[in-house]
Amino acid sequence: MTAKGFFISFEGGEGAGKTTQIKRLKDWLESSGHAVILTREPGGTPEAEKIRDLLVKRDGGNWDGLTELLLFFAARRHHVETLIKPAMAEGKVVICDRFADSTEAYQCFGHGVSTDIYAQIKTIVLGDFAPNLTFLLDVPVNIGLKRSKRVNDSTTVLSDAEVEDRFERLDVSFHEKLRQGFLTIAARETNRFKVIDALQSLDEITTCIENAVNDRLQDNV
Ligand code: Z5A
Repeated sequence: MTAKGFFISFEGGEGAGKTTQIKRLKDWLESSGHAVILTREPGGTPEAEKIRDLLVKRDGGNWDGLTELLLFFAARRHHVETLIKPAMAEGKVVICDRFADSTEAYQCFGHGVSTDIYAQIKTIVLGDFAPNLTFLLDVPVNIGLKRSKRVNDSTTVLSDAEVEDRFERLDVSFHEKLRQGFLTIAARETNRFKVIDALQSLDEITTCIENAVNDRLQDNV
């Protein structure tokens, strides 16, 4: 267990490989003796998972960008206050599949909500709370969408109430804006972000992630 809690987020477009790498990181950290909490956004608590359904399910609703942003932050507040902060207070490593950077990328860069509004609401909800380390898995849009489609195609047939594809169904130009958005955010916050070329093999990416986490955890004691 670390002396202080540590918060790691993973960001990237569709099919970047976040879920795959997060599972590997959890196993590696646990085998080194850390207590780890794996969570995701939107969601992570039963209440926030209810909001997730509204946002990502095919029949979740027709929200404009600002309403989406407010729903993501409502879910995030519950998640941070009732799960992430308490786990960090116990000295755990929290790994989150997406966090606030996804809101800036999807709702601001993708859907055109003003970054000033994003910054104001982020300050109200999170204050200065932020991940200690954020991995951006960067992959060309066409490759990420192909990977993501492969996963969706391999599952059994689901109803519109079950399938989580409200964002995958947006056009390629949306996903291009998203990719540039993530790269812009990462370039602004170089201390927190580590950008990884997600075209590398799974093992090469895992090694980059483990090296970065190792360095940063040593600084965290
Ligand atoms: N959203 C938002 O708009 N605003 C917000 O604030 C937040 C979220 C928090 C939640 O989706 C949606 O909500 C999301 C943004 C929006 N949009 N969508 N869709 P999510 O996070 O639950 O789902 P996702 O991001 O789409 O996950 P994904 O498509 O499953 O991607 P992934 O987790 O990054 O990839 P993966 O499942 O690990 O890998 C996909 C496939 O690629 C799989 O077959 C792997 O074996 C393969 N893969 C992975 N890495 C490699 C490499 N290196 N080489 C070859 N193949 C690979």
